Amino acid sequence: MTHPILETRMEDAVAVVTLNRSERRNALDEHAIAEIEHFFAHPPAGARAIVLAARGPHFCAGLDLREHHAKQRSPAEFMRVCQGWHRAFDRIQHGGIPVVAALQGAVVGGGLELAGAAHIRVGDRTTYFALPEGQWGIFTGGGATVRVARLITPNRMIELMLTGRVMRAEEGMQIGLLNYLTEPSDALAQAMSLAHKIAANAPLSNYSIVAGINKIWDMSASDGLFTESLLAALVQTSPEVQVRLSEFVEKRAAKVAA
Ligand code: 1HE
Repeated sequence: MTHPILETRMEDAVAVVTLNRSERRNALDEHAIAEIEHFFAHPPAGARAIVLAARGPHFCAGLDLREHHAKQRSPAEFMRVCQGWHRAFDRIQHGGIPVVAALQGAVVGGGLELAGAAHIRVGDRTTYFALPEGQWGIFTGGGATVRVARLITPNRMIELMLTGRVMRAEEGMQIGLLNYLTEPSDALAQAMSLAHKIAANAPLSNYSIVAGINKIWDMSASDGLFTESLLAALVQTSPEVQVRLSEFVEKRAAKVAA
């Protein structure tokens, strides 16, 4: 790939993937989207959780507006671009490995679509969200109408898009867009600590949690219950359960205590 913007490393069973284009505020051009798709389609061997982070003061400024301006894409070309974003972000959401996003500064437009594909969002107090597409005469195209609308409700998304206003981290926390709020610069450490804890879960449980719950949300209640029973039949009877539950039975396991 010609313009690698992703930096990747492993820390035990946690893969850390970092957007490294802060001179453009981590704006996503076609290469970046292709790299994201490739990384999440082929996660490093042994990765049991992934942290998605970004260098610089801003997580991600969304669609590369300079590239879009320069390319003067046709409707068919931009539809293909959007479908590339959808493929890449579907890999994140449905890939079966839990993804924790560490956010700071601007998480706007396509940046919010990217963060919205993660399973847990940790933001520091500098984090803010916006969907400023209306200002440029464009629309979302990276999956926000599905993922962001679900996370914050369609009503809030419509209001954010119509007004172009900024939603600060505290409000993001209040409405459940952020799962954790940290002091400035602490989001990555918090995300890493969560990811290490998540990586200790049984991989099949994690797979069902991140792929199953979102997929079942797309189904009718009756299909969802049926699918849940199938997933549970597979997960609850896996060999790892015997090992883990013997710790409970033999009173060696940590209790679920407040
Ligand atoms: C960019 C981009 C970009 C910055 N594409 N180059 N997204 C937006 O509407 C966000 C537009 N960007 C901003 O509002 C600001 O840049 C930020 C608030 C993110 C950051 O501000 P700041 O003062 O820290 O940086 P800057 O000086 O504005 O930007 C630094 C450089 O990054 C500058 O280039 P330079 O050559 O002058 O140094 C900017 O041009 C460049 N840059 N953002 C390209 N987005 C699938 S559809 C998705 C729809 C969308 O995502 S719409 C886009 C929403």
